[in-house]
Amino acid sequence: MNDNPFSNNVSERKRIRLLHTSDLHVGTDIYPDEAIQGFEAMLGLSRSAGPDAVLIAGDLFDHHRVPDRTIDHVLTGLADLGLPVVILPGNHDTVLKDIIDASDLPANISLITRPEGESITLDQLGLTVWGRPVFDHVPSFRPLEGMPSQPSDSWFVAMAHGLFMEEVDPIRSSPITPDDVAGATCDYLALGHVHVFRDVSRNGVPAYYSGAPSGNQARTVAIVDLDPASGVSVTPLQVP
Ligand SMILES: [Mn+2]
Repeated sequence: MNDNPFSNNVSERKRIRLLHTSDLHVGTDIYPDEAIQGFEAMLGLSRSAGPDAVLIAGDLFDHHRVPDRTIDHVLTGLADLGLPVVILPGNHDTVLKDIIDASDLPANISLITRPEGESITLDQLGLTVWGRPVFDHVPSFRPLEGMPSQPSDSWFVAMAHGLFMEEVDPIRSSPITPDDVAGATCDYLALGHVHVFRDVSRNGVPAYYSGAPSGNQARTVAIVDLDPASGVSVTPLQVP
């Protein structure tokens, strides 16, 4: 609680809506046409569902052999949304980590690049987005490690690409534990890596996998409403 009557930090927050997606795997050899259709469907939902920003929580691309024309197609589609787009590289995103130059991206696209984690501030929305890219998909990599404390004057959303496990399996990579989620300082934790919509919230920290918009399981994105009065609510949207 902030009892200072001259501080309006928290009250400056406004109601915003995010579209949270992950695991599009554009360029996959297993379901190439469907992956690009899933991407296009996500763009369509980003137009129809009225989000203020789009968050991509890893594995936008599948591998480093994705053709340049496909990369251009994806970046043009995201640019044409005309909304802020924040992208966290996942374990498959060698295109984002090794090929794309973050400084050459369209102005509305922010790519998180710093291995130790990085915050993107969207002043117009009163939103800060933090994430730590997956450079080494190994058991010792902890996707939530280094999350900074909550900025006092904005919504704070963290993105993480990894595997939520009730108990850590020492051979599984990029683990996320219940304690990691419970101790997170963010208003919402946007997860990727698991391809199914899933609520893994702990200790009042809303934490969800969005599900993937393509592939052989239920195809979804997540709509996340952040409301200063009613809090955070998350709704899966079926991908047509
Ligand atoms: Mn992944």
